[in-house]
Amino acid sequence: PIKAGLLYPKSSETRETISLDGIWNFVASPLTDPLVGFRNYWYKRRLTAVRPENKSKIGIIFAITPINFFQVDAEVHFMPVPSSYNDITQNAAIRDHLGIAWYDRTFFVPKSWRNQRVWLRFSSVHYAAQIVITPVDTDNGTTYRQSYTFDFFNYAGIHRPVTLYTTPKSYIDDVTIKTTLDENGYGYVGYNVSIISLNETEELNVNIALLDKDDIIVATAEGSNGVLNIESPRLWWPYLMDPEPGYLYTLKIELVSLNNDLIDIYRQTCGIRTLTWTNTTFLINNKPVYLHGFGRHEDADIRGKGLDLPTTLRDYNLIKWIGANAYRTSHYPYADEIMDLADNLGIMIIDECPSVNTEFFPSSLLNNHLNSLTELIARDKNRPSVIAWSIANEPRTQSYEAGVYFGKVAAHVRSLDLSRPITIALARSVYEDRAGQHLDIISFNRYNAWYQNGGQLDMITKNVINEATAWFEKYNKPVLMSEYGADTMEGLHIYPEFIWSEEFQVTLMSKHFEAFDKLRAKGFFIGEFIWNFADFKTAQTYTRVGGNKKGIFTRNRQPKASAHHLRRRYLKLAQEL
Ligand code: GCB
Repeated sequence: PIKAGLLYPKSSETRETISLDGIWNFVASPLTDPLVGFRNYWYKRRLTAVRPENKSKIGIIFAITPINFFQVDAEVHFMPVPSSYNDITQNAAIRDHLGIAWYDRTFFVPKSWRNQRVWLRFSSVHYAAQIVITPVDTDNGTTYRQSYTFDFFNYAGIHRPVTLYTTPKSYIDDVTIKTTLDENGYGYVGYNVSIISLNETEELNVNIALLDKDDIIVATAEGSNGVLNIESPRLWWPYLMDPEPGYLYTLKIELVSLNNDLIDIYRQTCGIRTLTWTNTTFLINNKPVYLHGFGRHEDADIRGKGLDLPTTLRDYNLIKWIGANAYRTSHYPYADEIMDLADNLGIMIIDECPSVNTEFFPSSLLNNHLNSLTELIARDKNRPSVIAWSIANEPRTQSYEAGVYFGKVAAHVRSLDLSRPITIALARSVYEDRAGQHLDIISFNRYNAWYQNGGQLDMITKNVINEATAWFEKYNKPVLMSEYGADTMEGLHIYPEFIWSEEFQVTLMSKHFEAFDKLRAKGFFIGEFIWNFADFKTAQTYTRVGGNKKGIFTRNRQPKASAHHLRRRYLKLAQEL
């Protein structure tokens, strides 16, 4: 579990950052001996090799797993960071690699950093997971294979930026921001700053300023916690609900000494908005909101789950083009850079922790689950785009144990953040579910005319209406359809509609739209998320042709016929907002 704040590394008058992204060396440890690198002290040999250069003592910081690849009995590859390593080489053993992988690069720490704290941040390194490893007999003897129940490729590598950065010895470790409005339209920005100081006797002050988009100071305060009042604030509105959606202020936090010398400075963006919900409605700034968007994945050709800014921007441009206002970060937290853009563009996020298809509920899992939520909330608590926490996807919620388990998970989230509703993308039948009682919003995934009654387009509308209504009647909470869809091979045309064709996907959507409109008229239905934004890679199986093809866009981010169909609906929905 984390012990410190998770503020994103940013340069400022008192902080410096150096990106360590680029080409690293890479070795996949042999499956037959995954621990060889530890046993043979690869990293020590590397240190010996570089030490002569290390004249200033802080000339080199030793990276997490430095390794002298030139003495390693395994193939060394150049590997981009950030990226998944799986699809970079021509080697299927690396694509399917199981075990430890070693990354290495050398870097220098400027001498001028001597009196600073120096931090090394890996924004995301995959993978550790609940994975079943089974010995299998192959043409080349017995070997090990991973199998997993989640429906996305188990990419691994250094997936997000690596940053070397400084903070002063006494520094701003964290800040929590909460915003509210009153009946007169006044805005309130509550803040709570935590400071780590070099020694406890040191006396420090905190100066706060809130700046608008034009860098004009609109409020100031002193002290490590307090509330700023803003007479007529610009509110953070979702995309399409305001001419300038995603309006962000900046909270400038200065840590100063008693005689006002600047010690540290950090700038945290925030949006002024409220979230409220009733048993039928979800509201932003006291206005009911209908969510329409997608489930997504961090997935792209070649780079896998590696953060890729061209793909990220292309995706947001498609989201705007299609008129969506929300998505769920299925099935794990997304990169900070992706979330920052959601804040800026006014795209609403259902923020999901990495918990997929859980079947058993031992206490060891509960601990991991609570920790991952603690970390997710610590990282994303100040984001106006985050409008709900999704604490799991499709857990098996029919047992008594599952009910108790999710009661504990939900209570934990509420102990950390009461300002956002909690949901789960449920998939068991409404009659057997035992988790919904602990949630604020009922989300459900259902594949009518696909996994159930495959091909039966005349068995969608009534089923969706009946199921959503049954969820509402059971729990008396707002209901959202968090997944529906059909695999579709781009360019496959069959009419009358036949599964896997573009025509089938389009008509399947129309049948759902009909249900959604009828449900909306009933008053408790708050949103629709099609599965999926784009095609994505999965494990190899006969149900997946090069991956999951339920995308509205291809993996290359080009529209299928369904994208144009969805766009007509989403733009129409947007007009009602
Ligand atoms: C689901 C899962 C999602 C899968 C999808 C499918 O219910 O939540 O991870 O990709 O179905 O296409 O099977």
